[in-house]
Amino acid sequence: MIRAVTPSLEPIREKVEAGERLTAAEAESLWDPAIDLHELGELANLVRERKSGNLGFYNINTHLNPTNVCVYRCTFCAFRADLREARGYVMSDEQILARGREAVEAGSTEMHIVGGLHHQKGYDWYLNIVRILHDAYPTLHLKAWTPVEINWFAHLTKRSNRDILMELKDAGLGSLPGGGAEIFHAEIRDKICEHKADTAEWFDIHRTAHELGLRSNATMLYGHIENAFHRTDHLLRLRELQDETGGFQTFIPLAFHPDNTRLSHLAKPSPAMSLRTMAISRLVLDNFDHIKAYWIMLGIGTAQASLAYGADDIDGTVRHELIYHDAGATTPEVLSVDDITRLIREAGREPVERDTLYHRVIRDGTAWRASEPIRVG
Ligand code: V47
Repeated sequence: MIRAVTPSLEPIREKVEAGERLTAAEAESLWDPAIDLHELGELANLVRERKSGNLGFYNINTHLNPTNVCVYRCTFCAFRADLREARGYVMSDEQILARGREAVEAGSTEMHIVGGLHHQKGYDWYLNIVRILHDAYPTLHLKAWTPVEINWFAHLTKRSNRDILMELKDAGLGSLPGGGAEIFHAEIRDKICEHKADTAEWFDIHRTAHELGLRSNATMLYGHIENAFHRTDHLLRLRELQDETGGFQTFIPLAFHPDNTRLSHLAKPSPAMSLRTMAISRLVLDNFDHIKAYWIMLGIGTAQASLAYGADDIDGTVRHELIYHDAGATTPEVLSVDDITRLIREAGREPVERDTLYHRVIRDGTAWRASEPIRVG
């Protein structure tokens, strides 16, 4: 009689316990649903604990999407609008500064800024957003523009990525968010976001940012038309650049939300898939300090569970999020500090407010200062 062999985690467990790096084949094998999810989570939790002890990080942040009008038509995006569509908007300088003021008054340490690539707005409009916010609110860390925007600015101005990044940094750019990564493998990227910054550009821009002393994040959009091979390839490419520069701070797996997108016929990834992705990310990205479970996109329950499946961060209080809410996210629009710290505590972790660069935040009401960088493992 032929018996199906249940794949075993044992050889991988031994390597992880010994602190050894997983090979591409080992990493890909972990996506097999026959690999027990809870055992996988336990292993990822071991790595998380070595890196962050019992700490669960969050920050106080505000989002700004200055326009949703975009020249690109990524199939997964519900946020973008055409130039003449009624739902298209462009924020004025006054509205942008009002958002900055609201952020500071709410105690935010960070503003997360990404947006559409407006057909009629030049690079100077985007540069000016960084400049006016930084000039008015110098303590607010501006985590702004993904490689998709930087590449667009380079295209518009015929200048190099380095030149653009240097100018943005001089104007007050603090770091780069992780977006625009989607799935790096061309088999998928060409189908979901054919025209925007390609994989080589995405990596060149992060490498250059790191060389200029800017830290950045990385993401992966999963649960649409990609498979285990593409997800593994994505993680390994990130691990390689991190070996070279050490400039990434945190990795954020992003669960695809299909509502109002051109992929609305697809099902949303299940919580089990999200927990598996979290755990595998933690195990493969051995050179990333942090894995973030972005509660807006995962939902609060899965974000809490993720803190036992490899994640050590659940992002921030988040005001004014649009990208996920346009795509059907049913999470609240904002969480209070009391809510977010309770969620982290209930998940068995000690909540720690961090700033964007992972310094502990010492607070007196809305006034704050960054203390020492957080180091555990
Ligand atoms: O690049 C867009 C994704 C990203 C959908 O760096 C979608 O701290 C799922 O990068 N379903 C932008 N995902 C968001 C992002 C991010 C978020 C939070 C924190 C950080 C950080 C970065 O959102 C895009 C794309 O991959 N996205 N539409 C959708 N329908």
